[in-house]
Amino acid sequence: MLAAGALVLAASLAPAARAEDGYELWLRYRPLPAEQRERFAASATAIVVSPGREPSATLRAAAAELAAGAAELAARPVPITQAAVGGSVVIGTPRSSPLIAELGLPLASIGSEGYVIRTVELDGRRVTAIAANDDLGVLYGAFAWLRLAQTGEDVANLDVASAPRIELRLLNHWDNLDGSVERGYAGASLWDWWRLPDVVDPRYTDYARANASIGINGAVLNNVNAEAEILTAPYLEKVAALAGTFRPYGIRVYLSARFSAPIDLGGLATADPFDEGVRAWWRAKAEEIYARIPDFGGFLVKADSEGQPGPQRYGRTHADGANMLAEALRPHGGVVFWRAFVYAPNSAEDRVKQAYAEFAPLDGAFADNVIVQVKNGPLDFQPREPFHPLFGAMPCTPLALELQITQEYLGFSTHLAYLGVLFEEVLDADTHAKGTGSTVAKIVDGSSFEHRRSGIAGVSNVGAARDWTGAPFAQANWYAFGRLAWDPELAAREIAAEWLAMTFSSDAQFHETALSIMLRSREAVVDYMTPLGLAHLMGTGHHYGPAPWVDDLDRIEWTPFYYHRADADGIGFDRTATGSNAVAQYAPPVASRFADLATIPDAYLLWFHRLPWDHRMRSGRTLWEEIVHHYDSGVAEVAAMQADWATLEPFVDAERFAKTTQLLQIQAREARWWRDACIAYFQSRSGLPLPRGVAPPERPLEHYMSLRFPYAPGR
Ligand code: BDP
Repeated sequence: MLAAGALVLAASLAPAARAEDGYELWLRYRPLPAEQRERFAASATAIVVSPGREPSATLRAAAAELAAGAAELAARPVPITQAAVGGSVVIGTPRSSPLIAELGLPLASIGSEGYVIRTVELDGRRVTAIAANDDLGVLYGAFAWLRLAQTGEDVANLDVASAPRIELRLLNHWDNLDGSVERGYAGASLWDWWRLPDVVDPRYTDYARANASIGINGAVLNNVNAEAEILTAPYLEKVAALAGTFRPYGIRVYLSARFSAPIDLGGLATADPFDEGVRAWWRAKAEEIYARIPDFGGFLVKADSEGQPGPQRYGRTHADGANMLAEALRPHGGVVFWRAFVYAPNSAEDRVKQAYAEFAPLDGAFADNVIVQVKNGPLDFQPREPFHPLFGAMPCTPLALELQITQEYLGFSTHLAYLGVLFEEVLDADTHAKGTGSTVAKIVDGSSFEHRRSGIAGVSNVGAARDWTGAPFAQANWYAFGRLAWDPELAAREIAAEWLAMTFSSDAQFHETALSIMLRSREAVVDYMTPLGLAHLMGTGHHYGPAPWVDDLDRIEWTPFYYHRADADGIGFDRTATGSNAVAQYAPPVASRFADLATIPDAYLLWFHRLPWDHRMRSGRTLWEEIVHHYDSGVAEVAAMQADWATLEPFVDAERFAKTTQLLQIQAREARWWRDACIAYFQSRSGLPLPRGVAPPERPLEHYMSLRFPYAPGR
């Protein structure tokens, strides 16, 4: 039975195993370098599981992954057995394995998902124990052990304990029922809704494996701009099929719920959360869902936002709406993720202030199975934003952090932009909500305000593309999200380093150069798109390329002009007390740091301040010169990334090397386009000459303004 499981896994890995097309992600398990292989093999002679008992599907998955992975790394067969021999890896929980029970490992403080990996003596033999309180912890431990082996750690001497800091670690798929993906750049949706539940693609299992390997334990399957039909019986059957495939890997499914579903599907006259008929409809719907999917995670809701229905239509608050759904899910253990991404059409209020204004007063009004989900910044996933002021401002409410893994505003899947750096910047930001050190990470993991519940969500970049994300390096952003969701204090650099070793090579020369490319890449994007705190300069609708000149849309806050306000006098959005005073939404130490020109970091300058073009920067340059300088640096950095990548050819397989080379060529061209279009436009506002030695834009402004992209992906 167990051996069969291992075979199935090995078979599913086999076709991809030799073709380096990126399908295997960071689970490549290539033979270790000769000098490490023997030592590793001696510590991986067999995988020992649950003597005398029938293991759960999760334990079987752990054993199969370990056996298949270790066999590849050691380049020799690694059997799954029931008796420990010297050098074996013994896995299980005290309940499932008498051997693990006998070891008496310290499992008290690692919860249900944590694991302990330790080199121990068992009946006179030296073995490695991978132990946990629950089977899922064993699976996480198995992946951790494989990661240690792949990244060249000495697995003969281990003493590791780890437990996730955040309870609910979710991917949010913005996938539509017609197979398209909103802001998805890796082809069609991975979910073949049409042929589910009958056709269950083996990729669903590999998707679950990949997620489990980085500790993700939930997936919202459909777009936040939700179609109500996902809640109908035929679709719930399809959802149940996916849930069944994911279950052994600890991935719970969640659905985005359309607030008007009682009207759309139930034929009710209202979706008012105070209407007893509406409440009964949701209760019945929850029962129907749990009858099919007993471990269903819950709902994600985008309400009263960008045209989506919500409780405000009935004069009710976000809390009223969320609590109604929470009531329906509570008997079954489900959770509501209620999004705080709201801003009113054509409100006179600064858009970036609106979510705080609506949600902060509701602190304490949400049911205990509601988590308010807040984007990392107060605008919308820009290449750089200051952290969202709601973090720290709702002490009585668990807040989930929503990050965007898909690169809607950072060059789609084309540009190499390692987002681990962006995620880290947000998580490390100090809200000062409860004294120094109350970082966003500590708000989100629940420790600052002692919340039992905690959550984090990443808007997925996964699609049907053979390599999952449409680009080799875009995989790193999925990986980094998962690793930071497990431990938000991990360093982006370490995460990139382990990803590179697993995904490409652990060769030292490759490693140093590739790591440097990754670590520089996000700042390069900021520089050639939106330096110095600028934001939202992209093309309307599809968000492809620069369009800072757009100033005439139906909703003014959808125009780039609204954000940069460049004219002959200067540029930037005054969010200090003399302007919108958005800065006052932050805790006093943060607010005063951002409000004061002497202390605000350059990176956020024009987000908070409107300044004359000749404002003197710390560098000694004028603001105008500094802006041009950043655009130039961004373009130069991409050229340097290209040159660095070219030196890595000997270390990378032909297919992924060529693809990355081609993508970098596009990135270089598009970086230049961003730079030229933005400089041409801002120069038309400033009326200033280009600094000496700076190359003029290749084409006149009118050229950039005339470009149209009706078929840009992701819409
Ligand atoms: C924006 C996207 C839009 C999403 C929206 C959201 O452009 O497609 O629907 O956010 O998060 O980033 O709801």
